[in-house]
Amino acid sequence: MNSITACPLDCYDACEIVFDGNELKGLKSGHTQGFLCPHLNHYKKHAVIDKPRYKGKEITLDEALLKLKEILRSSEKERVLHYRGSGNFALMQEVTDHFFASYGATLTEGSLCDGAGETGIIEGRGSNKNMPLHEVAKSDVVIFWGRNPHTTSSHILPLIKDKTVIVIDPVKTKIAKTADMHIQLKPHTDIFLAMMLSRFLHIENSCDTKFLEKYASEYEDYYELTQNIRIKSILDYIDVSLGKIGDVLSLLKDKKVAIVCGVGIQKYSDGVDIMRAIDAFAVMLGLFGKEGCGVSYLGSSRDNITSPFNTNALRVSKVDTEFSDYDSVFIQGANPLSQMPDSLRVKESIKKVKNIVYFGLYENETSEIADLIIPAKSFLYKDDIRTSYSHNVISFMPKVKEGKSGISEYDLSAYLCREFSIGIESEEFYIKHFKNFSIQRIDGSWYVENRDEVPYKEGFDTDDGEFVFLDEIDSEIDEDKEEFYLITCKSQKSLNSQFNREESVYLNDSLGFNEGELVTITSANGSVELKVKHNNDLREDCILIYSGTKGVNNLTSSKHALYTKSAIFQENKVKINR
Ligand SMILES: Nc1nc2c(c(=O)[nH]1)N[C@H]1C(S)=C(S)[C@@H](COP(=O)(O)OP(=O)(O)OC[C@H]3O[C@@H](n4cnc5c(=O)[nH]c(N)nc54)[C@H](O)[C@@H]3O)O[C@H]1N2
Ligand SMILES: Nc1nc2c(c(=O)[nH]1)N[C@H]1C(S)=C(S)[C@@H](COP(=O)(O)OP(=O)(O)OC[C@H]3O[C@@H](n4cnc5c(=O)[nH]c(N)nc54)[C@H](O)[C@@H]3O)O[C@H]1N2
Ligand SMILES: [Mo]
Repeated sequence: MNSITACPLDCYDACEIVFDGNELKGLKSGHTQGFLCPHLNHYKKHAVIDKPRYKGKEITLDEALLKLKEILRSSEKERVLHYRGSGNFALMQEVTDHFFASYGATLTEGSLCDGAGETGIIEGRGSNKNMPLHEVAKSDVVIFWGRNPHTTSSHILPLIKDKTVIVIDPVKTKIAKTADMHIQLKPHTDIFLAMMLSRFLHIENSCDTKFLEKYASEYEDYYELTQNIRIKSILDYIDVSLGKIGDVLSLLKDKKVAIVCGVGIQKYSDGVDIMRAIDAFAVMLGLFGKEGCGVSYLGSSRDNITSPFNTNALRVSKVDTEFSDYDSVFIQGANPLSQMPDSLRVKESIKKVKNIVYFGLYENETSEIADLIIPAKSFLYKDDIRTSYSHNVISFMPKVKEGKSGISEYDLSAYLCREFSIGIESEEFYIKHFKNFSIQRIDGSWYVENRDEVPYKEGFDTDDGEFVFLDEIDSEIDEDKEEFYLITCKSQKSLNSQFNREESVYLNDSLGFNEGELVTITSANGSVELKVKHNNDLREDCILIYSGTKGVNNLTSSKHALYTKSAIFQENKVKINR
């Protein structure tokens, strides 16, 4: 018999799945459109951790739970850290927060992902209400700005078949190759491009002044700010011609436009301002509060859903976490030794922790150094429910299979709560709590209740309902021509460090390195040795090392973006040595 569930992965699409007891298939109706990505198509092939281990020795699950209890008892409560990643994006992952927060442990805050962009959006609009996938489907023109849909969100592709497509990306991605226009700008220069577009829109008298007078009346001041930019030198610097600026504006004229942004634009110290400048361009075009128009980024998948858990705790940043401040660290759904920035710092700091507990599905750098390993259950073997950061569908994820190995997040939390006399409701109670935020539409799908499909119809969520423009920028021009920009984006083969991980550095062949040659890539923070693969879709001033490649984060800095606790994976420039 077929059962229906949903993919748990940290991804825009949040697909719905038909499981026939053996194969996973994409649900035909709704946003999944009958197909799944390579990760889900080959899901079974990836060997999961089967047995718990302590100090390298296999133990039973009961022994592992006892050990966990002992570890917690042996540390002071404040010296216990709960570090949770996004390996599984479903809502019941958070039940462990309930135990650790109630227990008095430290939790994390901040973002390795979209945090800088989100802060930029909130500063301008007062909230982060996303343009959902279904609205993008109604637009005439789609601008993919630092987003790689063939790799990271392929379910948008069938919806944009007949639209005008513009791509703004330093890499000639698959979508860039078939787009009506590709702007292959220099990395880390989007703020200048966005401000230049706003400036010329104003010069051409093409701003939506009726909208601006009502909802963004400071636009003349913003136009003045854009005038501080020297046109010729900045266009040369960002590597975009004046003609292209004009061409973009003419493609947008009197059209329904969706600006679909990805995390690629904001992996920098000034990521907050970059997003805000892109949002400002959308405001100048009057794209808010109208059907088929807007900015689609990573919305909050928890928007309009309150947590049933106690999550009130002391928190430290998950970007530059000082692990050595803790006696015991409980790591769930994360591979910090690979995915946090500045891996050499992370290794040094985590080495000093007495007890490292890893609660996950797969072996990786973090399971390798953990003292206690507790296998999780995959999504097929536990009850859950999920939402997405790019659409408003809520999907139920009932257990579709019985499995003997591993333990669910709920069962682990219930055990700990019982042992430490902390209150916890039943699993059904929590799932029902989440289900109560859903409402069924005529198409049969369930949606999160009270989320606007077209947000900001009545103005923005700022104090006076008006958009707040940038009034200064911190962004600098980078004069250095010796070092290369590091692009570290998502790979088709892996989901960050899950599944098939990449092992190469990609370079334009004009740089003179041979395919297969071993090179050392070095930054201010560290270095990594990798084999070269050629890729002439890259600019000559860039190198690409995909997320999940072992050692890539030796190169990255654990500094926060300005104004927010978000990681900046592309801030450091790098050198290549033979
Ligand atoms: N297959 C696959 N899918 C995934 C993931 C995965 O690992 N693998 N990860 C999931 C997660 S956690 C996330 S957050 C999303 C992210 O998905 P996306 O938002 O698509 O993010 P990235 O792939 O990091 O970067 C997108 C694009 O930004 C470009 N870029 C890099 N630097 C710049 C720049 O300075 N300016 C501009 N304009 N563009 C730039 C890159 O070349 C890349 O094509 O994907 C999710 N989906
Ligand atoms: N260089 C570079 N670094 C990056 C990025 C980049 O683009 N470039 N991207 C950043 C971004 S956007 C993100 S979101 C982060 C992601 O970083 P992480 O959240 O650390 O993600 P993963 O590497 O995918 O590791 C997820 C882990 O979750 C575990 N897991 C999977 N399902 C379950 C489950 O049901 N229960 C439990 N308990 N565990 C489970 C798996 O064992 C896996 O090891 O990485 C960031 N780091
Ligand atoms: Mo992410």
